[in-house]
Amino acid sequence: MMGWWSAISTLSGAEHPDKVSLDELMNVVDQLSALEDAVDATADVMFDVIDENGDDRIALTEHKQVVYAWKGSDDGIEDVFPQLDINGDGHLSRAEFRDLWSGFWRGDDPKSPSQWVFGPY
Ligand SMILES: [Ca+2]
Ligand SMILES: [Ca+2]
Repeated sequence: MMGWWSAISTLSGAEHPDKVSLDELMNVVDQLSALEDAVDATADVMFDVIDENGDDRIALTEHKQVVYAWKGSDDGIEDVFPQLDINGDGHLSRAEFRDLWSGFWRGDDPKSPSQWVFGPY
């Protein structure tokens, strides 16, 4: 719990870390939810960029183009795509991509398929 508490103290800019006021706490909650919104908003923008033909789903070929543009190689994408495609319908839906994207940026689960959004490392 101390880690979480000191993170709140730091984020809230409290001068007395042992006395985080409710106002400061709410301030941090605001910041965190703004961050969540930002990640989701970025996910939608990315999704629209990747979904080149605009059918509201990402195909393997579309995903490969993006990874190639990003990394200069699309090695291994065929292997990881089925793991990104959580419901196994052969495409990434907007909801699937949002989950992957937010997991990728938060990076709090090393076993999450989100880590492979841009291919195996
Ligand atoms: Ca598409
Ligand atoms: Ca899917």
